[in-house]
Amino acid sequence: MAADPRLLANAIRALSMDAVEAANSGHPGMPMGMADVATILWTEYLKHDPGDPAWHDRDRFMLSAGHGSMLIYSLLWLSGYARPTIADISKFRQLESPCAGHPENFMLEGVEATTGPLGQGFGMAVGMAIAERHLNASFGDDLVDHRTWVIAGDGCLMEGINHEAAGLAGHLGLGRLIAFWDDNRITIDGSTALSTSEDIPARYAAYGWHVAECDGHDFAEIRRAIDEALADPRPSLIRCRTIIGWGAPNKQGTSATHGAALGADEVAAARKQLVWESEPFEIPDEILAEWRAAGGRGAKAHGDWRARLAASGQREELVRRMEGGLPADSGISGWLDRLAAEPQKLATRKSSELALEAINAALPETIGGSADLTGSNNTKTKGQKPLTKEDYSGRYIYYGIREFGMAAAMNGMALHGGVIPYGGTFLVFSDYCRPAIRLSALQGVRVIYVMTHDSIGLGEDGPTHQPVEHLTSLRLIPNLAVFRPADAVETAECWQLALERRDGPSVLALTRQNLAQVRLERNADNLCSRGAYRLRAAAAARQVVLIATGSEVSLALAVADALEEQGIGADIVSMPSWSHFDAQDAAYRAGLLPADALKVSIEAGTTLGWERYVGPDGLAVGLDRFGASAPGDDVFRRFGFTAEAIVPQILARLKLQGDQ
Ligand SMILES: Cc1ncc(C[n+]2csc(CCOP(=O)(O)OP(=O)(O)O)c2C)c(N)n1
Ligand SMILES: [Mg+2]
Repeated sequence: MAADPRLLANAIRALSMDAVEAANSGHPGMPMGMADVATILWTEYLKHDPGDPAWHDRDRFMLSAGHGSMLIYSLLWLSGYARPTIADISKFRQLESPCAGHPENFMLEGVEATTGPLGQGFGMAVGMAIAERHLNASFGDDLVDHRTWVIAGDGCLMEGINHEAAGLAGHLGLGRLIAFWDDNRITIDGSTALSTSEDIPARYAAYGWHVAECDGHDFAEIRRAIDEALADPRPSLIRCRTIIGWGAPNKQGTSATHGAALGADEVAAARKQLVWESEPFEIPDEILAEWRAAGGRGAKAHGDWRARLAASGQREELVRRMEGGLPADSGISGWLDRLAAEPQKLATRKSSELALEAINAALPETIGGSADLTGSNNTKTKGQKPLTKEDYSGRYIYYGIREFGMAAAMNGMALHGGVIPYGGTFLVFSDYCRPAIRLSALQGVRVIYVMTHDSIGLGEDGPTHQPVEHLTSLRLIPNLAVFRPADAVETAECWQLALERRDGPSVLALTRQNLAQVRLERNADNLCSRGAYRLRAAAAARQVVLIATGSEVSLALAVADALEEQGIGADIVSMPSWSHFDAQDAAYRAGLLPADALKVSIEAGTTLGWERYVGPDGLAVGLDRFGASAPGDDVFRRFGFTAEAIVPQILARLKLQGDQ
């Protein structure tokens, strides 16, 4: 490199100070402290091509310390990406700019993931590194051969998820994962000495990582540490001793630089210290030219890769998988034919497994797994080999008891592309995954959560294991499809919908207990695609509409039978997905839930939200308390999930309405 890397790094420092100053909000300290490391990485090591940010075989760069977003915006612009422009950067943190407060994968190409919730970027990077090795095993070095680089701060390493993610990466021997730890010994509250005294290198060594150290402001040292990491077959942590806010003479090394504008005086002092004489948002031509030249480094490797791809017999398949299109037949149609011919009484977790048998045979891109509940979540199909350190071609991951780590890794896999991850745990432990589920939804990635033991119906394990509020709370997350299928047919249909949701995650809430098949005819259409549909129309004059989900659909059938015996007509609406139903037009929704009928919801969970469908005069049968430890049928009976308990409530409500 011709230019002094310090000058290149100072361009990052200047832009970061200027942008935060203009917004009067943001985090200058981290980009200024890590500018030297990032400059060496981006100008000398990172394999990328600003001309094609989506190049499939590019290295992935993960800014796990997302508050330092000006670091990546600076790197992208300086390297020559089409966006952000300098105008975008000058409007940092404003509505019209893609340079959001924290990096958003959907706002800028080159931002591989949404980061900011500390620790999750690191967790996603582990998933990216898994996806890379897995695809490498199928497509070979010629087509898939890249690294995943991470910048993580003290916070990312302190978060609990770091333990899960690093443990998994060490176990899987993900040698192409290299994480830089911005060891500046500062967090928001002040010195890290206030809150932590662990030996992080020893912790990483214990995980099976390689640990290198460097002075993060000494270019030769940075290169030496990276070279060591590249040479080591294990995942590497590079501890970079840095000074937060490096270059701001009065504030550097203190938490004052972490998350606030430096202020005009300090910016002026920093410019002096850095001998930086340009106006705000102006980068001297020769420095920008050096950056752009470095950005052009990858064009040749990209061109060579394109030539190899063009000549490869696997071209079409790799492109299909990376772009996320499904093959014409996902395998589900044949399985639905069989269910129509031979109805099954199965737990929906088992129905899910059987649907997966068909899906996994038809879709080479699925990668399953479970957080140590494989036999309970029914996530592993017969042909699936485990994905291991010795054999990355496997399509099943034993995540261990690492729910959050699993969910974050699945986000990373989906973001990487080329694979469709699904993973299981108990629905009650969706809480352990929840921050990552939220990021799946925000990022719009296709991750499929297989959440079994979906109600008090799981029985004996009792209230710690019985989800009550979970369906409600998951339905609150925007862009998350929550499916609670009622039988084997609905389970297969919901799997189809989850696979087709390319722009968002899905949760499949599945039972432990057996359920009779309620859908006996082979429908050409996927009835679950409308979120709710009339499973059975009233025989007598309709007075009631029963709306149920999952295991309570069978119960609704029994309730309807009892009502019909008394001459009270009752429709049964199965509603596997609120969000899909809400997306239907008003006529469809009103046709299913007419104003002139008493609407009754039945779901073994909290009732909050059901008033949306049953209306102010309706009845929501649910459970607004914790469950109990006993056989599932006994618990259902105890809490009133029987026709005998529900029918009188409906009769009383009808009488009340009649009296009015
Ligand atoms: C899960 C989570 N908790 C809290 C925060 C708020 N937060 C943002 S940065 C930060 C301090 C992080 O310290 P460090 O990683 O050392 O960053 P540095 O101050 O060195 O830039 C905190 C607590 C967050 N973004 N995510
Ligand atoms: Mg820090």
